[in-house]
Amino acid sequence: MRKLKIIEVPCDLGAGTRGASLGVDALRLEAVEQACSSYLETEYERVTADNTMLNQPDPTPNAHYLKGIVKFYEHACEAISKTLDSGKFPLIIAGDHSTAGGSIAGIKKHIGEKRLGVIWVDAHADIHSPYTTPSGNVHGMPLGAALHFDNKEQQINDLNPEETTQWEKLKNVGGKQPKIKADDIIYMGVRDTEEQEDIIVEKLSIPNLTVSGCRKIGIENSAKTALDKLSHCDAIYISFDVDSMDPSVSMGTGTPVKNGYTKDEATTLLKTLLNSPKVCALEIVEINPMLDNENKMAKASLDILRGLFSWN
Ligand code: B3U
Ligand code: MN
Ligand code: MN
Repeated sequence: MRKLKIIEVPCDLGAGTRGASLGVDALRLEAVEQACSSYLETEYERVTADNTMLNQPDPTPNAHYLKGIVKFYEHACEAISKTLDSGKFPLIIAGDHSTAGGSIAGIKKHIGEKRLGVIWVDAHADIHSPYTTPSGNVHGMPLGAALHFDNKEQQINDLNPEETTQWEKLKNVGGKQPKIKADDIIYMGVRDTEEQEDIIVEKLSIPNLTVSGCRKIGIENSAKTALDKLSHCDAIYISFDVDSMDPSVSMGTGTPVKNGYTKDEATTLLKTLLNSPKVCALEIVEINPMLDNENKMAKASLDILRGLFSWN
């Protein structure tokens, strides 16, 4: 395993419920509590999002605070591509899941023409665009941005000029070409989607390895299946939304969905995925300590990280 560099992206602009930006510090605080020196001594860099925008009028209701999201995408893209350029493995600890589009842009900037696979471990499909979103929350759109998909066939919203301009900017962070292909995405644990997403996912034939399906063949085997399906890719990015886990692990996330993975299953899944030398970055998102008690989600996430990287 290459040397880790933690990239923190405490963003709150993309979620409907506030507090995910605090997940970054909740995790660091838990590392202090547990005296987890491996975590605390790992080099890190913080990419800030302007969360104060949340207190101002929002001119982009079909993609809330999109202008601020474009800005931190640019910074995250740079931070992540430079980390990869320096031969390190980015462990991205983010707030809401909107951040993942910036991470993908950064990886793509580093790998150039090479093909990037994505393993999306999440209760949600996050493949909306401002044209299809029912909530206007950008954490439901990072794959749409990375794919450069507008999904206009499923359009339910009319965009204002500012929304159109900023969405184009968001897609183009890190380069004017799509960063990934639909054939190079695997979902794991997705179980809470809207009709528009169902149509898009079915049309694109994106596989979803369900929680029950993974249990049937075994968690390790399901991770191997996911890697197998991306064997044509040169590099693989893993995006781990903590709401892929069951709410019995913790309610400390914006949109918990029942019937998710256990903490041990999530650890085994991610550990098996990380065994592949193609895996070049891991992102953890949507820890929300405002919705938690006793910092349970951060604690569970640190347990998972300790398991993955054999941290003391
Ligand atoms: N698909 C819904 C809900 C959602 C997506 N991601 C999360 N929730 N965490 C939406 O708002 O786009
Ligand atoms: Mn998500
Ligand atoms: Mn989710």
